[in-house]
Amino acid sequence: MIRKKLIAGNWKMNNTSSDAADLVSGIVSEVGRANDVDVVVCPPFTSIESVGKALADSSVKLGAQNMHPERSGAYTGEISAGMLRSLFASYVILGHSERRALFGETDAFINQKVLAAIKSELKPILCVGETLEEREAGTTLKVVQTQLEAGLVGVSKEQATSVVIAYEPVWAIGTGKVATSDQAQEVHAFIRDLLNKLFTPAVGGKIRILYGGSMKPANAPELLAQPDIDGGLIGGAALEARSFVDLVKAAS
Ligand code: 3PY
Repeated sequence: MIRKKLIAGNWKMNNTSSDAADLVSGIVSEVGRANDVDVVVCPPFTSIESVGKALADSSVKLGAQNMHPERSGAYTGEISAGMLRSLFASYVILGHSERRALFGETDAFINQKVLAAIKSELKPILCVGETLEEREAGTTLKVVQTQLEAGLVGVSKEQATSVVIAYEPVWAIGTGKVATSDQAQEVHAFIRDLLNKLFTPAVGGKIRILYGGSMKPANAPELLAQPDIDGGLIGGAALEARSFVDLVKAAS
């Protein structure tokens, strides 16, 4: 099954509005017409609107890094799916390991967000991945299975094709360590198999599974050549137009 590759930049808590304007203009000028690969940028909330405007005439899509599952209400500091849609966001990263570890997000809460995102026609990028201790204890696949199944509770076959999965081994995030292409492919193939079972092989074969964790231009070609790696969720290398553009080109 041919799946269009997807390169998504997770800017995390970086860039003021003016830094964001410079970065997005560098990206749009080089890959703003890309159509053989889907390109997404996920700025912090403070730049969502301005970056969205800068992307308006391009093929690059806007994503957010998080959202709250409720539509509105007394949730100080939070943002809803509807608010993101009103600013033309198309994707939202959910369950990133930093949100799980630093903000105590549980699988059940992440699942509520996945369902709320789908209801608002936002494509969730659901992140899963094991810590170093879990890998060393030999529980990687079990951890990934638990996070994936719990995150997708209540998602129908019809809805599942709008979901993107990101496999991000926690030990490879922001550490400069990267999973070897064999290690990554092993987990991606396992995720594909689970998706085939949870939905159907026809649906599982359409769902994109991104690799995240220190992906950069130097290691991207080998990772992206693996049969079940359909793109990347990029951290540090998404903060510089040159390296992000090179990653998009590696996926083309
Ligand atoms: C990283 O590669 O650092 C990421 O966490 C991407 O989301």
